[in-house]
Amino acid sequence: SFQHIEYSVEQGVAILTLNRPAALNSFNADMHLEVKDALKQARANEQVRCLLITGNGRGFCAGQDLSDRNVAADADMPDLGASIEKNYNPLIRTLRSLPFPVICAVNGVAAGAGANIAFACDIVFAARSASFIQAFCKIGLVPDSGGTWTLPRLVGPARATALAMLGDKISAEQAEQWGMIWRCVEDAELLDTALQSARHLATQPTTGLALIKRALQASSTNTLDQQLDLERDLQRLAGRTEDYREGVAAFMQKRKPEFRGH
Ligand code: T3D
Repeated sequence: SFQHIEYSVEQGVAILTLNRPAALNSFNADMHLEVKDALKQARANEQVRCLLITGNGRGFCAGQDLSDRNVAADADMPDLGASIEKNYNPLIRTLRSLPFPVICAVNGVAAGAGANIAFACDIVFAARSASFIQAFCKIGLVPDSGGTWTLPRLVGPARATALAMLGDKISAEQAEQWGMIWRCVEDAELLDTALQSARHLATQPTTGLALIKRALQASSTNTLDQQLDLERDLQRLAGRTEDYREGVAAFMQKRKPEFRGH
């Protein structure tokens, strides 16, 4: 039923594949609507315990579809703030708040918002031939989709500033070395590797993983004292899950745990 993406659920994993390969999976308004719809379905589906995002073709995502922007001299300038408010910000907020892990498999070039959408995911794999570009500066824009927040945290202020201002293309290997992503893998192995991790995560204590996600995100603004308090509160919640009970019981009985996600 989708035109610009593919969406499926199997073995507890929702797979969202950006599918406008001729435009390197850049976002037009319709693709935004479809991604929104798919993420809503994933959140509502109790079977889903992990989300995998990837792209078809030689690119992962080239950010905003620039052919959708009328910048002719006689045209009214588009309100990019409205575009961010309506589409990109809700997308990043959703990815960050989904109560299960989000894995990104970056299959090719990730430019502009495409790069920062990847960095908003919890665990990022990239194909060796993939690359990352903060392309915004080249057309007079500012990194969006959380880039000015995630980049300094991922690579520190010196590298974040140069990446944002120079717009250099960073290879997947370099991105791994700098800690921008979890792992760079051979092209042919990307999808299998990412799927394997996603399927593994979908068998794990999902509520516990969601609490880990919350704790790590909160750490970027909390003091140690606040974070210690938060860990206490989240551990209290984690300790009330069936999966915690199962985890300890399985350990003591020297058997493999069977987690149900709550
Ligand atoms: O507007 C708002 O709502 C504000 C929000 C902004 C968010 C943003 O993401 S702004 C940044 C937008 N993205 C870019 O500036 C990146 C533009 N693309 C590129 O710089 C290059 O395409 C790449 C570096 C990503 C890849 O280069 P290359 O040489 O491998 O491929 P290519 O030949 O440039 O692209 C292949 C095709 O995809 C080509 O179409 P064609 O000639 O084969 O018909 C190209 O036009 C198209 N394409 C690539 N990126 C975009 C795009 N078409 C529309 N929009 C794109 N962003």
